[in-house]
Parts: sequence; structure tokens; C-alpha cells
Amino acid sequence: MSGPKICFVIGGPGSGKGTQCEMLVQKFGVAHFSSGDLLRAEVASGSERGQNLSATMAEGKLVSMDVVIQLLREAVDKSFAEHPDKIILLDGFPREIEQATKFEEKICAATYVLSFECSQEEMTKRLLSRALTSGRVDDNIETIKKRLVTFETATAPVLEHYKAAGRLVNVSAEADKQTIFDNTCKGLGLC
Ligand code: B4P
Repeated sequence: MSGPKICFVIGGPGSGKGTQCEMLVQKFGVAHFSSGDLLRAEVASGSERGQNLSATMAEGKLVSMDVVIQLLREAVDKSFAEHPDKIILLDGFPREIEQATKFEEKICAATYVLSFECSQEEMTKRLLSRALTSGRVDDNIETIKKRLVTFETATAPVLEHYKAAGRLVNVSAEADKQTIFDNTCKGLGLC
């Protein structure tokens, strides 16, 4: 049997990764795991593993790669065992080159690498709007600025890496949600 069909979903903070992933789940029944959600769930569980995560996330920094990869490995293994045919979206992963190479070496290669491109102004506007209701420790202007820097320094090289390898599906994320979704489906060859 072949391995899981993985789709990496990359984009700046507030570029709409989670929003588009939800739309893909609704339309195609794909599996969806957000690294951010898995980390927040780990913090909420009160586990030893989750103890240091919250402070790192509130700083707008990346948490330890080993923790993220372990959480995703557990989620991917479970999903693949239960539904081997489903595409698995990994939302917010990889966020640095080492995450990409380690995952592809140790777990499996990604079938798709999807990127949402959005200006810093638009991402900041969306996150400040989400901050009104999200209650998240990282949805505030100081942390948003730091998250944007983390994206430019750590994650932009991931995009260059996959672009150079001819594996990147790049979608503009500055439009209404349905237009972005239509372009995403086209880019992935799903419609
Ligand atoms: P995430 O949880 O991934 O947070 P995000 O980047 O804000 O999410 P997203 O882009 O999905 O935004 P959304 O759709 O909600 O990461 C949080 C933190 O976790 C990181 O800073 C880091 O510390 C840690 N972390 C996560 N993954 C990690 C990893 N792999 N390694 C290490 N650390 C990691 O959209 C945002 C808002 O915009 C919403 O309110 C939405 O309604 C709105 N919106 C979406 N699309 C829109 C559109 N087209 N027009 C207008 N508004 C739109």
C-alpha cells in the first residue's frame, strides 16, 4: 500500500490557511490538521510536553521542531490508519526548512505544497479583527509584528525551496474567500 497523501499548507499569520482548509474539508472530505491547533490543544491538556509551548507562541516564535513533528506524526498515522485514501492537509507546516526536510525524510514526501500569499498589511488587519473574539495569546499587535518577522526569516526560505524544486502551488490570498478557494482547487487540480 502507498503512504499518506500529504498537502503542506504554508502562509503568513492570518493569510487564511485555516479558513481555506476548512472549505477544502467541507467540499472534498479531506483530513485537516493545523499545527497551531494541535499545539494549543497540547497546552490546554496540561501535559508536560505542553508546558513551555504557550510562552513561545505568545512570543511569536516557533516552538521546538521535535514537538511539532511528533504531534503531526501521531495525527497523520491515526488518520492514515482510519482513512488511507484521504488527502491530509497539514495547515501551518512546515514553517522552517528543517521541518520540511525532517518530515519528508522521516515520515513521507508531500504530494502537494500549497502556499497562500498575502501582504503584511492585510494579514495584520485580519488578525486584529480576529483578536476581538479569538482570545488567543498571539493575536495582539506586538506579537503579530513578531510573527510576521518569523514568517519572513524562517518560513519564506521554505517557499523558495519548493519553488526552486517546481513543487509549489502559489495562490494569492487577497480576495474574497470563495475566489481564493476556486483558485486553490484549480491549483491543486481538484476541479
Ligand atoms: P497558527 O495557528 O497557524 O495561526 P495563523 O497563522 O494565525 O492561522 P491562519 O493563517 O490559519 O489564519 P486564519 O485562516 O484563521 O499559528 C500560531 C502559532 O503556533 C505560531 O505563531 C507558532 O508559535 C506556533 N506554530 C504553529 N505551527 C508551527 C510549526 N509548524 N512550527 C513551530 N511553531 C508553530 O485567518 C485569520 C483571519 O482572517 C480569520 O479571522 C479569518 O476569518 C480571516 N480571513 C481569512 N480569509 C480571509 C479573506 N479572504 N478575507 C478576509 N478575511 C479573511
